[in-house]
Amino acid sequence: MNYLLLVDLVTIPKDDPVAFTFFTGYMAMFAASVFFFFERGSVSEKWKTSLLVSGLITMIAAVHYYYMRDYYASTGSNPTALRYIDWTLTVPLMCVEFYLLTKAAGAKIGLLWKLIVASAFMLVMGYIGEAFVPLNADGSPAEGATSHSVLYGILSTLGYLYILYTAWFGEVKKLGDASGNPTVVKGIRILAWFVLVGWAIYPIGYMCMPGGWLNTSLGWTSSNVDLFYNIADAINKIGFGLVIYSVAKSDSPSKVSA
Ligand SMILES: *C/C=C(C)/C=C/C=C(C)/C=C/C1=C(C)CCCC1(C)C
Repeated sequence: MNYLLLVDLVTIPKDDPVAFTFFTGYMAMFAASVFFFFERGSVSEKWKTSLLVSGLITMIAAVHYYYMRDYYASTGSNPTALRYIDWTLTVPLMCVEFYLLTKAAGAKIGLLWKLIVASAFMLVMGYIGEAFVPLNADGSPAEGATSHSVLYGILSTLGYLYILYTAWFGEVKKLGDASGNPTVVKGIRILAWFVLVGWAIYPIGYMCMPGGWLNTSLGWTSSNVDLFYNIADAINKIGFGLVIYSVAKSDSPSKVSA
């Protein structure tokens, strides 16, 4: 299929911040993956899996950004399905990072499953909220659009709150403390901040879709959905990886023989 490129590549940075963040997001995710994969060699054995997972998160995102970037450039609309496929793979991997951090302190596989189920619920509700919002033929919100996005937004938030609670007060926090390893305690605390602040950017993007509160009240159009999601992804996926990297580095002897 031949798509017409709607975005003028030369004027992207100036005229189309959304396209710009798709391009830079792709490059940043790609570069971060190379970094995490290479740095795996510089940390001790027990942290290698965590760094591998960090690299997989940004690599999976890079591949999706490659396609989302083109999708957006050719159609000018939100690559909602690709976005949620990306998240469905990468958010559970972020849960794996929490599990790996607390494993030494006795985390059971059940903890991982609870986090994965909560994140899957969060994402399925979010997808229904976005992909099935009632629209008119011209793309404007139809009758019931706002109540649809509010309902599924609230349901999705329940899954989010569960993960937030687990990281701040629940099992992840408690096991981290029990590890007796100050580096791990600090790492979990920073990741909990990412979940509180970094992850909270996503619902802001969600509310920019047709019928969403920020769309109807402030007139923030649906292209802002991707702007917020792209910024949030860069912060969270690369940020999470860097936190894991710094935990792994501080908890490894400074010279690891090959
Ligand atoms: C790498 C991708 C990440 C960390 C994605 C995280 C996504 C969320 C935390 C999404 C949350 C949402 C809500 C809490 C309510 C509205 C719908 C969502 C799915 C945007």
